[in-house]
Amino acid sequence: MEGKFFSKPDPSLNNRVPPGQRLAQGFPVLTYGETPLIAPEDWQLQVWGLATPKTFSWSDLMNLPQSEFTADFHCVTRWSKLDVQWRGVKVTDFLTQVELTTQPQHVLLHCYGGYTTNLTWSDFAREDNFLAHQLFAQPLPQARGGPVRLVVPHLYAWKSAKWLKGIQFLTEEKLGFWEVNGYHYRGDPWQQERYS
Ligand SMILES: Nc1nc2c(c(=O)[nH]1)N[C@H]1C(S)=C(S)[C@@H](COP(=O)(O)O)O[C@H]1N2
Ligand SMILES: [Mo]
Repeated sequence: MEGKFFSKPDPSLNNRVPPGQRLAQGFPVLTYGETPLIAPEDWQLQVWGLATPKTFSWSDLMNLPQSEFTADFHCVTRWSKLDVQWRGVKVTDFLTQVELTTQPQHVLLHCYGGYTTNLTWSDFAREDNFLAHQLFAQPLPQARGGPVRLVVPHLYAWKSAKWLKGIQFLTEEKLGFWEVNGYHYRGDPWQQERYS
């Protein structure tokens, strides 16, 4: 598959492309199972667990500070896409609207369609993570997790939950879909944390 769809990165990009990754020429879509269809006006994001339960609507998200992001995207199936451009809400800005009852140690992300993935609190509550609703200046396409997905640029992209619908704040670690099925609980691409 070398050449047309994926290329070996130039050594000058060694600080951008993690070990064992090739550069995707396009930007593949990777979804396990069906692609949910949710209109923005029907989209809801719920928080619960170590937080006062609350439901956010599309307009609630739009009323939060909006930011632009340029981030690299690393899929564990060994392709990376550099300089992906997104627009959305920083996780840290979103969290100002959440009333935590106890300091969480872990979070479990829940998606429309049933997909889940887990993060530690410190991997979640980072300045460079965001809830994306635009990709390359267009509404986030359905296949990309529209209307809203999480993006966690510093970890393998299976952590970047598409069609996000819930954030569960936890004391104990609860593994998500791929993590239960043998993928690493953390997934740092620079450490090649692919499988556990
Ligand atoms: N809900 C949900 N989110 C998901 C997935 C999925 O199957 N379902 N796939 C993950 C994987 S393995 C990757 S690589 C990225 C792919 O995002 P993309 O389709 O925009 O490239 O989404 C992640 N988020
Ligand atoms: Mo992936």
